[in-house]
Amino acid sequence: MPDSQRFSRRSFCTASLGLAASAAAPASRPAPHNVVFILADDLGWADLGCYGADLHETPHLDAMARAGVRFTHAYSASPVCSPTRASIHTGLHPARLHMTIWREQSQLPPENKPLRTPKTVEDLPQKLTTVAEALHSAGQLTFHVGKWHLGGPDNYPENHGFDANIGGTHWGAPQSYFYPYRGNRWFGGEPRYVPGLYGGKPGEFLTDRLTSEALRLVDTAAGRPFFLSLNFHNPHTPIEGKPEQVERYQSRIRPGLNHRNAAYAAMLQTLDENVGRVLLHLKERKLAENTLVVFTSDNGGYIGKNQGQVVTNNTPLRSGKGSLYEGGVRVPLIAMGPGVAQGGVCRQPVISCDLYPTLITAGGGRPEPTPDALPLTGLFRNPDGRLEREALYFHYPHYYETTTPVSAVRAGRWKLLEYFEDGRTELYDLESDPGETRDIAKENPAQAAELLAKLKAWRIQVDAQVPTRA
Ligand SMILES: [Ca+2]
Repeated sequence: MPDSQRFSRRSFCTASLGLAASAAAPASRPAPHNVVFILADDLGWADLGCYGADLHETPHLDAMARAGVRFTHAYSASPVCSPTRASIHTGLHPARLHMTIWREQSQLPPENKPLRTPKTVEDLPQKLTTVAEALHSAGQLTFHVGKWHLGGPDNYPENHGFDANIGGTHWGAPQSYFYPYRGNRWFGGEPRYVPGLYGGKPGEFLTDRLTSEALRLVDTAAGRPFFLSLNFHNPHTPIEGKPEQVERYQSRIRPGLNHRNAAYAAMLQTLDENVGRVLLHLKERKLAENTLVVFTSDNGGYIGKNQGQVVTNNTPLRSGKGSLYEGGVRVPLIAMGPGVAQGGVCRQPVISCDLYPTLITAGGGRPEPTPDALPLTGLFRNPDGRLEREALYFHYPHYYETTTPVSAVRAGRWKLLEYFEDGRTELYDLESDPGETRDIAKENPAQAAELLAKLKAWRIQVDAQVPTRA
């Protein structure tokens, strides 16, 4: 299929199973609101106080959950950065977009592995209408601040519907969280950097600075409706905290804690404080009542080492970033604002693609139909409600520290993973075994066969790229 066809939304949708009709714009259109979308990077499901963290302190996010709705079974569409981001901006599954690995690796499959993994799409396709484009068309000012990681210079945020872009580049991480956020280490031809943040001073921390820039943009809106997409790099590596906070958490580490990285805990404190700054600013500017705020992460917590220390631990979930076990793809998701119940906990499985129609609808725009997304508006209002969706699918045909190439399907309480190297399948009952400790595929052959058939059919429908024998 030529690229021009591949990336027309119409061709994606007509090839789908007819889910598009149910995913189209809702019949009654709520009044438009400002929309603030805050994305953390590599934040694990169990990293926040309100999700059971034991060392980390996140009072502002915990308060946000009490004031709004906290999702217990929200999934990133991918276990790594760029693909999940693409799913949020377009409402399409990374497997369908052929964006299944982070940008730097998209054209560089490893050569020393048992399977040859696919080359994938590097840049967010121009032909798709993004959240920012839909909201811009609806009359909103659109602000991107922080990490982008979805394309080279021709595909930076300003070319995907954003009126302003501060800090968004092809880079997935800063060289350092301390000003000037760059170093002298070279990555593929240039040192990592974060542009647009001039005039800082030594000691200034990136997460604080991004929030300051975001709040300045909110003030420039001066009453006009706006969409702010605030993408913190925090807590992605390099794991660097403010020294006084690192010291504070270091003194609290005790045997038996799940979380044992003081620098990571310090980063999370800074992340949390900055979410608090955003919420306070909205309140002070009398914008809170008319602003939907959504907070989430782009993949599960990173369980490898950085600066010699294990970064985080997603217990009670299994594994972490890169893996399709729950620790790799289940993430925090919290919403608050107009149309969101107070103090609700939603246990429905939802996926990052769902944010596409959700954010656009909240801002008064018209989401394009997508076969992969359902608006969460109803669950915001009634967290005990249901989404009419049979299954969620995941596809990571690549290698990572935590995995070999794999696909997965979750339907109700059941989850099946299929590993491409040896074709083995694993079946888990997430209700009785949320930690995926006991593979019950052999005891439930009919269930496993049914889910495997579903997963294979889905891969064909979305034209998923699969690895081949090397
Ligand atoms: Ca990430």
